[in-house]
Amino acid sequence: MFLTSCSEDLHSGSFLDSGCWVWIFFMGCLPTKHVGHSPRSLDPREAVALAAETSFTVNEVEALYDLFRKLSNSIIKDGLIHKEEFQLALFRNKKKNLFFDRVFDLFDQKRNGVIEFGEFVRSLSVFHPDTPEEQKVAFAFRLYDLRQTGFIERHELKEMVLALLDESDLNITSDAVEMIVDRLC
Ligand SMILES: [Ca+2]
Repeated sequence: MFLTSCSEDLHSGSFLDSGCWVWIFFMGCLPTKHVGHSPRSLDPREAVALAAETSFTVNEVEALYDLFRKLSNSIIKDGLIHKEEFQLALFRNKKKNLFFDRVFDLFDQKRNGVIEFGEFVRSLSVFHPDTPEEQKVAFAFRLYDLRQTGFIERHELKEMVLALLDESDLNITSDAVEMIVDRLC
C-alpha cells in the first residue's frame, strides 16, 4: 500500500517523492538473515527504546542494525556511517549532489558529520507508513528549506528540482525547469 502511495506521490510531484525513494532503497537492502550472536550485536535495551520511539518493531530495529553495520563498515570500519559510505549506499558511483547532501544532513541529526545507529533508525522511521503525516511533512520541509530560514524560497525549490533532475539523469531545458518551479510555488 505504501508503495502505491509513493507511486501516486511521484506522479503528483509531492515533496515526499524523494523520501519514498530513500525508503524503498533502505528497505530493499534489509538483510533477510539476522546476523545473530555477534558481540557487536545491538543492545536489546537500545532496540526496545528505539522501537518505542519510532514506528518500527523491535524485530525491525534489529534488522536495521544489521543493515547499519554493513553500511557503516563499508569504507571506514568504525561503526558510523560517514558521508562517503552513505553516498556509496545510495548513489553508487554517481557524483554527489544537493539532494544527497540534504538527505545526509537530515539523517545526521547531531550534525557531527557521521550517522549513528539511533539517527539512522529515527530518520528512516519518518518514511514508515505508520508514521504520522505531520512528521513526514516536517522532514520534507526541512529537506527543501536549504538555508533553514523557516521558509522554502523559490530559489531553494529550484535548486532542489535541478538536483533531483540531475539525479534522474533527465535533460530538461531551463524554461521547463522554471515552469515546474512555477507550478510548485
Ligand atoms: Ca564507517
